[in-house]
Amino acid sequence: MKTALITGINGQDGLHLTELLLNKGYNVFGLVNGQRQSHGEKLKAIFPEVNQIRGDLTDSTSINKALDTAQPNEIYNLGAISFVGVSFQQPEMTADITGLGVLRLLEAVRSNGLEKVCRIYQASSSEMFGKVREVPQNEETPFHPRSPYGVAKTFAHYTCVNYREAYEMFIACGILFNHEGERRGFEFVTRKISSTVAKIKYGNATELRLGTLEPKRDWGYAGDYVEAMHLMLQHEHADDFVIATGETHSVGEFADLAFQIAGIENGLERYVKIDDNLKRPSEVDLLIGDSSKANRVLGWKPKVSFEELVRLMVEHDLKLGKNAIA
Ligand code: GDR
Repeated sequence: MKTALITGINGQDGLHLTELLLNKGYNVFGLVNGQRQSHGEKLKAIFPEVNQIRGDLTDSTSINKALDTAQPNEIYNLGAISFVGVSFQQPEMTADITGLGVLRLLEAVRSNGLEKVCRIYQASSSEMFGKVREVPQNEETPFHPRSPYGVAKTFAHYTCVNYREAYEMFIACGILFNHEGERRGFEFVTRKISSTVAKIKYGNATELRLGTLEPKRDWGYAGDYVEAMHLMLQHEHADDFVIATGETHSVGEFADLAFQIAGIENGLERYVKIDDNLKRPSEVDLLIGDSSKANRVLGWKPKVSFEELVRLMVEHDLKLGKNAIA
């Protein structure tokens, strides 16, 4: 039986990945942060078989203890400040957790003598491409991050490449483009849209406030993307892989389709309000990924289309009912 340690296990990807690994018969450990006991309660309710370890990517002592306890064959580093908007307000904390946290984790792997036996997945991000140098973006495209989050992820990415080269560690970096779904946090634009559209449908909201409708993203389904993470660690060599759908759609298109799926006519015109306070100081205008390497080498391809993704999210939030949505 293989053992996996997941950081960021309470996030969208952590939950999807836990489900995948448990179905494959893994023994799963999760690093759970926060001071309150309640931080692990939701996870316990969904996956009681997960071994929770208290710890944080800012705290080397707890990372060391987690590695010593779990003795993992695979580590999935999904822990991060993952909301780009917040990274502008708390850049130092973002650098500490999203950037330096990776360095702490890799050093802890080495000091526990696990560097030759443990395979590591790092959640790199399409936000590293930022102000894109080419279209579509692939593994060779230069980075130009546009937020403290993107900068921290780029530091983390190059740290992984360096440790792979310097110490011959098996560290695979998945450069994942946006991936969404029914477990997405409400602060991200897709879930904000699907949940607010559901509220409008039930008469519980009168407007959908957004910073801008223009940015374009390559949106896939999180359930498909965690499969790619697992495949990367089963491959012969550690490498970098772009994971994307190869299609791009604007925030406005996402919202328009969400209103249509909910049966609300002219939703964009009737309900969307542009709020400058929600704009970012520097924006990523266009992302579209080329995941042909992942397809060729890992046999991975996305299964859920853009339209299916929007439908899945809106129908999920409509089902949650008018009182259940935050
Ligand atoms: P992103 O996701 O920054 O691409 O990063 P997000 O959903 O936050 O933003 C997508 C785009 O929508 C615009 N936008 C708004 N965004 C939010 N959250 N709220 C709004 O009201 C709003 N109005 C417009 C944003 O400006 C942006 O252009 C996600 C995260 O999951 C990262 O952790 C991950 O690395 C990347 O995807 C790949």
